[in-house]
Amino acid sequence: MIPITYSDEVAKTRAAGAPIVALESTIITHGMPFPQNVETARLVEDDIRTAGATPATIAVIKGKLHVGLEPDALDALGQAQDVAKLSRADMAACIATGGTGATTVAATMIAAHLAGIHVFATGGIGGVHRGAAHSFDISADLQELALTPVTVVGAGAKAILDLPKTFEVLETLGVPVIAYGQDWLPAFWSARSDISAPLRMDTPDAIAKAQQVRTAMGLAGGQLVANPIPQADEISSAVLDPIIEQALAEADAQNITAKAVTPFLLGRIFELTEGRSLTANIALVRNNARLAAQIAIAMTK
Ligand code: PSU
Ligand code: MN
Repeated sequence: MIPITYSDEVAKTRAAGAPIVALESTIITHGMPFPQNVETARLVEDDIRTAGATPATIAVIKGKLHVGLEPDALDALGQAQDVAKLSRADMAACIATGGTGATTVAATMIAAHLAGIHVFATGGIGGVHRGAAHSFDISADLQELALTPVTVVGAGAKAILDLPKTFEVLETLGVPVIAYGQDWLPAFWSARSDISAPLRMDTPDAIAKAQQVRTAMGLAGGQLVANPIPQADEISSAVLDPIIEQALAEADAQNITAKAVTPFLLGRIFELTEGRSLTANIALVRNNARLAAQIAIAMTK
């Protein structure tokens, strides 16, 4: 096993067998602008502590896999330029070559599992991009959910994606998609899409138990908990849809491809909504962190 560098807080929590929630770092380096990225990362960590669990933000720094970042490391990462965006394909190479990289959903799941952490909170997972029939752009996050036993709490998949195709692929891969407290899947910035939820659960205990049964059955993989953004914070799809269309058209015209697509779209939508998309994104991540903490607590019972 590779060595893992734990923060003091995470090391103590592990020793006590107390609940931990993993957090990704790509949302900090590629998903939000500075300084809101660092402010949000701190708020989210505090939300998890307030809810009674310990946050473990994950990143690769100078070739070391960190599970839990000390405050100065989090600050530095939030302002660093040229940080790699790591997924399953390139995380090991980054560690091997002494590089620095932020972990996406897929890479964070891998690291969380190595550290014995079962629950992870993010904004929204990657998925099948619109136009995937042409580009073949399907996030590695989807197959990771099929492989690695971590419960991921997100506001569904990001609404820049082709949501129906994303959920079709998750079904094909055998990934449980659980809407929290409603019969419809959320659509990231909006509390609901028009896609009905494959599964619905109303308590953190039920979600924790479902992951444990899955593992006990010898089924590989995790589950996606699709947690709707609080209604007070949502942006309606009537407002957002034309903006997403415009951002997608610009990405196409500028030939943005591969790993650059998601950061480009999030950045343009931030500009086109005059910051509203970021306010909503922050609200939904914090909401996901609070639910993830409750699930982590339920899993240790
Ligand atoms: N959630 C957010 N903002 C983000 C992400 C998630 O609210 O920026 C990141 C995650 O790290 C996710 C990545 O894994 O976007 C998806 O990237 P791609 O589409 O290139 O797989
Ligand atoms: Mn992609």
